[in-house]
Amino acid sequence: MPASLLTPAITAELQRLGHADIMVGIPSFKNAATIGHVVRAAQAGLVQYFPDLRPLLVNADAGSPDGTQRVVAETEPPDYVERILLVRPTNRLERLTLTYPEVNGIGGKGAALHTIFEIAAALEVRALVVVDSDLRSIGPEWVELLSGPILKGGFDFVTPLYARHKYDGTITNTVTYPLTRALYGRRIRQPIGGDFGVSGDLVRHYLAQDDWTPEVSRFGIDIWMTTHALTGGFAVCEARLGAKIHDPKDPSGDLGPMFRQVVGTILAMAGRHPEAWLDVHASHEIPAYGFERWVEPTPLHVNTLRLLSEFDAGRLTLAPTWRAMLAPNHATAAIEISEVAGELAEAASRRLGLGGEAGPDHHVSTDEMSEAVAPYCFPDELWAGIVYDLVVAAHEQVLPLETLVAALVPLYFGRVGSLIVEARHLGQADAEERVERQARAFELRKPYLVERWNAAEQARIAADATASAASPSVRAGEAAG
Ligand SMILES: Nc1nc2c(ncn2[C@@H]2O[C@H](COP(=O)(O)OP(=O)(O)OP(=O)(O)O)[C@@H](O)[C@H]2O)c(=O)[nH]1
Ligand SMILES: [Mg+2]
Repeated sequence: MPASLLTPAITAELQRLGHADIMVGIPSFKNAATIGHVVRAAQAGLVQYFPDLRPLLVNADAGSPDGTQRVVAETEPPDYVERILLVRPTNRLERLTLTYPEVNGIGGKGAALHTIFEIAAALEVRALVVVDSDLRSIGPEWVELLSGPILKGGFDFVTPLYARHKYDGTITNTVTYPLTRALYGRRIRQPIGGDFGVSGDLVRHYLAQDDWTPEVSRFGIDIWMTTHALTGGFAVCEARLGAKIHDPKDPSGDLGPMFRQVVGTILAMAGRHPEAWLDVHASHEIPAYGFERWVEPTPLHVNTLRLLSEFDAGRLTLAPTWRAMLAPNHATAAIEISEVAGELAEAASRRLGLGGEAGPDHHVSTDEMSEAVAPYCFPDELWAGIVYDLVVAAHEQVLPLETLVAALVPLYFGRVGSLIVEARHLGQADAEERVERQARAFELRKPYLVERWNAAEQARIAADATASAASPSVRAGEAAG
C-alpha cells in the first residue's frame, strides 16, 4: 500500500478530531442527487444505535462537478437527527467532506477508500462502515447491521446480504460470487456489494499490503477487500440488509470497464495466494447477522439482444486471443456459441422491428427480447471452465492481464445473456437457485483448475531447471545482482 497520501489539510483536521470509535465512510463521484439520503441515514444510524461512542462520518469525493460535496455539507446536521430521534448522544457526531488525493495519479472508488482507510487508522476506529452514495434503500439500521458483528460479535469483515433484482449484480453473479466461493470455500453472496463493515484490525491489515494496483484504485477495491479478509484469515460474516436499490447499470452498456477492473483484481489475487485455495475442496456458509427482511427489489431493464450481438462481434476480433487463453475445447465451444448468439440476435431484432442493429430500445422489454432468442444457452460448466482457464492464463502470463480480461468481456456478455434468457420466466427465488446451480458447477469443476494449475507450475519448474542447467553463469550472475 502506498505511504500516507493524506494532505496537510486532512491531517490537521484529524489532529483536531483526535479519536473516533465508529466511522461511516462514503466514496462519491457525481452523486448529488442521492448522497443526501445516504448521509442522513448514516447519521441517524450512528446517533440512534451508538449514542455512547465517538462517531464520525467521512465523505471522500472525487471533486465532483455536480455539487456532491455541497450537498453533504448542507445536509441536515446531527442535531436534526437528535431532535427527530429524541436521542442525546454522549459525543456529538463529527462530519467531514473532502476531495480525496489520487493514488499514484489514479482516482476512483478505491482511491477514495484508501483515504477512508487512512483516516480510520489515524483515528483508531474500532469499526468502519463503508456505503455507496447512490443507495436509495439504505436506512439507519444499516449502520448497526454492518458494524454490530464487529463491535458485539468479534467479526472483522461484514459483507452485505440483500435482495437484488434478478438482472442486477451480473459481475457478482457470474464471477465474483462463484469464483470466491469455489476458490476460498466461503459462500459470500455479495463479495463486491460495496457496503461493508471493517474492523480496525482489518483496516490496518489493508494498509500493510503491497499489492495496490491501478485497478484497486478503481472498482477492483471491493473484491480486493473481500479477498484480503479471506486470505488474511479474518472472521467474515454477512448482514441482512433487505434490498439493494441504487442507480443500476445495464450490463451490455456500462459494465465493461468495471468488469475488467474487478476481474483483473480477482485473477491477480488468486495468482498471489494459491496456498489459500489449492487445498480447498468444498464451501460452507458464513454466519448471517440481523433479522430476515423480505423486500422486492425494483426491476431492471437489460438489452438482451445487445449482449448477444456484442458476444458475436467480440469473436470477429478476439477469436485468436480466445484460442490463446482458453483450453482448445473451451475456445471452440465459445466460438460456436457466439456464432449462434449473433444469428439469434439478428433474427430477433428483425422480428421485433429493431432494425439490423440491436440498439438500446426500451420499447421492447427485456423479457420480450429474451423470448425472441429463447433457445440460446451458454452452459454453466463451459463458463466455469473458461473462468478457470483465465486464472491459469493470468498466472502464466500467456498475455498481459489487461489483454486477457478485455478479451473475457464479450464472453461475459454471452454468459450474462444466457442467464437472463433462462431467468425470463423465473421469480426471484428460482433465479437465485439458478445462480446457486452455477456456483455448484464452479465447485464441481475445481479439480480441473487445480490440475491445470499444478501442471503449469511443474512445467515452469522444469523450464527453470533447464534454463539454469544451460546457462549456469547467467543464473549465478542474476543471483549475485
Ligand atoms: N470517490 C469516488 N467514488 C466513486 C468513483 N466512482 C464510483 N464511485 C463511488 O463508488 C460507489 C459505487 O459505484 P457505482 O457506480 O454505484 O457502482 P456499483 O453499484 O458497485 O455497480 P453496479 O452494481 O454495477 O451498479 C458509489 O458510491 C460511487 O459514487 C470515483 O471515481 N471516485
Ligand atoms: Mg451502485
